[in-house]
Amino acid sequence: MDGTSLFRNLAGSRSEAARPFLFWFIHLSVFISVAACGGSGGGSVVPVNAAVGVAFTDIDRNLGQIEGDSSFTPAAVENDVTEYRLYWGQDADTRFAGNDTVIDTVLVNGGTAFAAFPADTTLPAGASHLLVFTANANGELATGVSVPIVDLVLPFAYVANNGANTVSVIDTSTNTVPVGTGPVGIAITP
Ligand SMILES: [Ca+2]
Repeated sequence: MDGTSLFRNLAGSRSEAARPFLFWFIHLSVFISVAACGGSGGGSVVPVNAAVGVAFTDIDRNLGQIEGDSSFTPAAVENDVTEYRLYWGQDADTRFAGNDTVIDTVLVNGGTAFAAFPADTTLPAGASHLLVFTANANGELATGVSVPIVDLVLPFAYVANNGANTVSVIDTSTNTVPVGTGPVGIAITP
């Protein structure tokens, strides 16, 4: 006889002798159910779902430095997620061994934007991705989501103006150079 059948039989019993046993059976069942759900702790496992995605675009023109916003798309189901954590990654799956501390944290329902990387933020050598992991009080889901860090590099060109005793600084990202009327000629330096 399984538990359900036993319960049905006991509930249907009119035997006075069976009632004390029925009382304890019901309370035992409630206790087991609460225990199976992890009691009042809200579960004993890490989140089931990862974030859907993470995005980042570097706007710092210098090699080895980044600047810009990073945002994420929340997990499809967040009922076991309390926060999203941003890390450096040494590949698409692995936290950067040289610096595996959390860069920033966003609580569930706290928006989808991490704190912006300020100008001239040093990109750790060997860090190639940004990773996001879902977490709760029991830890982080082992699998996160990532975005490659594309280090924007837009150098300036420095042009010597011999006769004027000056140097022109050319913004190669805009390709404009302030000059007088009718400039001619072209010069390239390494
Ligand atoms: Ca850059």
